[in-house]
Amino acid sequence: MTSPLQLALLLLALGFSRGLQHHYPDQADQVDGEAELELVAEPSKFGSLWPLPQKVKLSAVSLKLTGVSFQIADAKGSSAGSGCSLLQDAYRRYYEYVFGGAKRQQQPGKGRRAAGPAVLTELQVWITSPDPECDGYPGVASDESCESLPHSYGNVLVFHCACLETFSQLVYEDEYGVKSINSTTISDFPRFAHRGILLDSARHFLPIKVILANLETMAMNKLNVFHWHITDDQSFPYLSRTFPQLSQQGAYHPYTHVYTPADVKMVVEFGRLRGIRVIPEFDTPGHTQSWGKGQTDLLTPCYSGSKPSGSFGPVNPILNTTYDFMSQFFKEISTVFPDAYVHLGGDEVDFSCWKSNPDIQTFMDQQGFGKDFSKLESFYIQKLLNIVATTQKGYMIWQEVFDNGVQLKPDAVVHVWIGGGANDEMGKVTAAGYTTILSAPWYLDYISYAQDWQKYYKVEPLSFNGTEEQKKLVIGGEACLWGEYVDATNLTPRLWPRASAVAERLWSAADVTDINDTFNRLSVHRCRMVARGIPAQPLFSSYCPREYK
Ligand code: CP6
Repeated sequence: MTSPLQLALLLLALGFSRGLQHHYPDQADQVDGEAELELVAEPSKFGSLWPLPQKVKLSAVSLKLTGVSFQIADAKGSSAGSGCSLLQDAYRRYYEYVFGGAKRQQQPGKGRRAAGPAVLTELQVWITSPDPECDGYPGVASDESCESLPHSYGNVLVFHCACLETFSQLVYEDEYGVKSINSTTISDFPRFAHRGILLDSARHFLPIKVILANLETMAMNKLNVFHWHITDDQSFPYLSRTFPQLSQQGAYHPYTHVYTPADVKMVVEFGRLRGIRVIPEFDTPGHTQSWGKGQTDLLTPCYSGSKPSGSFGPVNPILNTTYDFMSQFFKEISTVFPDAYVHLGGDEVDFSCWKSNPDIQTFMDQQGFGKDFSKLESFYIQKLLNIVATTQKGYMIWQEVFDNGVQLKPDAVVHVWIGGGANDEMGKVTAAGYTTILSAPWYLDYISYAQDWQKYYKVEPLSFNGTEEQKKLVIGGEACLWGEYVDATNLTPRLWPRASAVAERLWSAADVTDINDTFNRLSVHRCRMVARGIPAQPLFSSYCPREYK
């Protein structure tokens, strides 16, 4: 016999707890076992490059590298001098990735016969842009392209960019730990400018260490946007200087489960050094239960008959104090987070509390909204958008805000997340002239048996019906890892390498679809993440030369 409690818990575990008014992202059928069994593990001719560059020309000419004889340095005439600490930092990191953990390094020639092979002694980084972004922040228009110079001279390789990740992926090791690189010509650029990961630090608090480890892994996958879903119903871990009572009352714990201004600075700087933008999401007017604990009168009192029931609903849209609060709050946010965009949420607003409240009903009548509560939602969002626009920031919003007909700034980014119709939605949003990013097929918090990365990989973001002009408005996508069932114990293996599949779809050319070759590259890429200390989960039965310790 199943007790009602057991049944309730079971339904909860199955994800039915969110109720019927909620939408769900695309969850296509499980990848069938047949397709998987066809995958043969053999080396790809593209080695372990991930994501696959736009153009690669391989040669059989191989050069050795040793930790003692090799260095990464600025090319003569590079516009980024030795004062560019962002580059110096990257040189150090990638030297460590290529040679680190290999202190028992072979000396050149040792273990090899005399008249040894050619040796690569230097990687030179040649920056020619007048503004090399040494001190600035990455943005949607940052130049991420990269080229190796085909006539790199003698023992020196020159990259016309700072793509050290690609360089590090070209280096391979034999069974004695001797490192080599084949002379390779690369010309590379991302297909989409916005390639993100959403992490949710409200359902579970995520320690800074975990966030930084994932930024590091994002860089290994050339992902460049960290969408920080920082607050939600369950907790408010952001420590606001202007409204400290928000986290004082709304965090899981006021001291141990908060992000201080110093923590946020650290995340932003760690991202900057890796070309990663940090876009915070402060989701309103729904998903705000935790806000109400530290800010009285912010949320709508729900009624039971003619009396307040004691519970609260979404942000109260009919009070001036609400907008005074939001003005001050987002003014602070605009200075704490340097990115040109903030994400304002606007998803899944539950109307039942608004419906129950007599003051809201009166306001609806006065405004002539009738019984259409999406008009009230739009009224709120419209005022919020106008407030945020005065802070000189652009904004992103979930698709419902667009669906409800809110007047958006031309540079607004509409975030498409609802499945079963995402293609139509992309068509509608772009037909209206807005830029958009896609997440509907990439809800990585949904897990299933076997290789679901293939399903993520096979998504084509431009498969909707629309003109060339419309397709240009798709600036990328994000893989979302919602936090109900995720904390520091399982976040990293759940995210990687499944998010790597999304990373390649958003970076590489549309015709990179050979799932066999992809499996072989991704297997080695996954082992590389493991060798670098990231507990990325396996794709299938296999082993890595350096297992996770
Ligand atoms: N939290 C917030 C969530 C979700 C959304 N917003 C969500 C909804 C449905 C599924 C997964 C996540 N947990 N704030 C929707 C954007 Cl299936």
